[in-house]
Amino acid sequence: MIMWTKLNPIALILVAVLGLTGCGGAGVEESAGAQNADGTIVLTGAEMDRASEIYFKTCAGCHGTLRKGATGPSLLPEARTSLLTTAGLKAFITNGTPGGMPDWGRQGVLNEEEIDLIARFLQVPPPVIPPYTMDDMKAAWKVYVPVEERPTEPQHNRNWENFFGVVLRDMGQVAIVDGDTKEQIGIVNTGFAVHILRTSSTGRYFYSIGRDGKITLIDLWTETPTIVAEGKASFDARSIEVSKYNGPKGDFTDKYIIVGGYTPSHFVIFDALTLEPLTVVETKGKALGSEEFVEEARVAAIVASHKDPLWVVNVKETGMVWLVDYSDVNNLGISQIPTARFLHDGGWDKTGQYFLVAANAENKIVVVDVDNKKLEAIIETGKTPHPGRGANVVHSKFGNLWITGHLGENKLSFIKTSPGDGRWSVVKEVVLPGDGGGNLFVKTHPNSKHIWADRPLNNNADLQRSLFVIDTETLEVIKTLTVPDKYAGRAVHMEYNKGGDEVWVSVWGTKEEVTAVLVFDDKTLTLKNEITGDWVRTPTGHFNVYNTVHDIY
Ligand code: DHE
Repeated sequence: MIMWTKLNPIALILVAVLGLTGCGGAGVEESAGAQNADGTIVLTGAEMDRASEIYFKTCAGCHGTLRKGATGPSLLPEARTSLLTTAGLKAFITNGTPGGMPDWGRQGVLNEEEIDLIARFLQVPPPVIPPYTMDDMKAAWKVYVPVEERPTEPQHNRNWENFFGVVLRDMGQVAIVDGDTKEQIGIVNTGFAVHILRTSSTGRYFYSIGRDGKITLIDLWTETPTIVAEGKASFDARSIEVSKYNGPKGDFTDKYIIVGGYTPSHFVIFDALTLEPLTVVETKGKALGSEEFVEEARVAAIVASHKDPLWVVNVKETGMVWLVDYSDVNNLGISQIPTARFLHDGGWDKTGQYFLVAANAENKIVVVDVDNKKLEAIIETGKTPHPGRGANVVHSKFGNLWITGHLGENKLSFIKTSPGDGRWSVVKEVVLPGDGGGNLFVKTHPNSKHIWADRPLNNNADLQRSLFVIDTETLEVIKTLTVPDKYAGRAVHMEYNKGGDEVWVSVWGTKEEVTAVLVFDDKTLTLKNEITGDWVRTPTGHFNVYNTVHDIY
């Protein structure tokens, strides 16, 4: 469990704002929490502080900071929480649901007292989101090593294009591991709950984005990996991407980065080498197909085109895909494409022309033709698709296929992406051994004959620790592998090495336990290396430099 020793900045602000907005009057008292004689729920000021902190950390990602719902349903009193009552809410929080709600109580992430607190918090009105301005971003910006003082060539002889950045989520760290030797060559302190890493377009830098919106720029050319700059885009963020285009319209390699904010809902463009904030654009707007104006319109996945100076920015609650032309950063060209609501994660097809993204609460995959700036297709796949970036294989009969798994049911869906009969439809479904969904990621590599799938959010403890290998030609599950007993935790996220003959998997435990990053031989499907040591705690996503630069998955 992540325990905050201090309140997260947003929790502090939400608490302050609660006081200011008078929400407290409805449900917050100075002392003696629980329930009024008339049955209304009341929380003390201290309980409200603590509940805001817990809610932000464990619930806001899926249900929204304003609790209006997204991947998970609305948690507003008028929508359902009053009807569910404290007892019903406690049951959900403790046991989770087969649809993908984690079993926070059974996992031990929340104790009984915390579950009771959150169940009551969900029955009082939600807080208001404060602004996070350009001035705030400028105040948070730090350059530790100016660009002119950075090395112009690698200061080591390592094969840095095969480095892996491993997120040590609850440690607030990122470890850099040499993919050839499997040595850990540096640990950098990135801060609260890093979510993902992306590389610069040259691969020389890693960017990390924290759940607190903090960006860390890590130089891989120094003798040991070094933090050269830091910035902050919002109180809460999940995505970061670099400008990758180099062609007739200009050379934008490593010129800009973009960060997608969950709270506030905006995206911010920074200088890619210094992290100076340059431009901020709000994403709130009308929800697709309705008159509802959505204040919380969070930015989910962002990818960079290699063919145009464009980012594909997915706005979750409105269901709009924004194509952001960054060739003039002071005058961004933005096309908004209406697609489906609750956009979450996705990746490129094999050709790099089409972007496929899950509208997860609508059980759909949306296909955007980025070259022609239009919606190409919307495909019904299954309950709560969760592709990560998906996986691309070339099949002898079907042609190019892009794959997604599902959180809410036991199914991998194979979507045909190449022209011809059946294009943009599910041409094959694969059911994994054992009941239930809980799949988070799928991965393959052009040099591999395999697709790998994990299942960390399944309710069954054995399936959480299993990995499933599918043959790219027969499309059958050919092997199930499990995490060795000595490591407690779930198997999560796969990443190939540069050569495409190894698959790296994190064993996601708690902060108290040393676990491992496991390296499997992709030919023999056997465990090859166990990267472990006192520093390996709560590894989650891990990213290979070369594959991230070139969008290989
Ligand atoms: Fe993620 C990708 C959001 C929980 C690990 N996750 C993404 C993306 C989004 C997202 C929008 C796409 C980013 C992109 O490509 O630009 N994730 C969210 C949430 O809102 C959610 C559901 C809840 C939350 O509060 O954050 C959530 N994510 C998790 C986890 O619990 C995971 C397993 C571990 C962790 O970090 O806490 C997790 N998410 C990842 C990883 C990726 C990711 C490893 C990138 C996959 C890749 O291969 O690119």
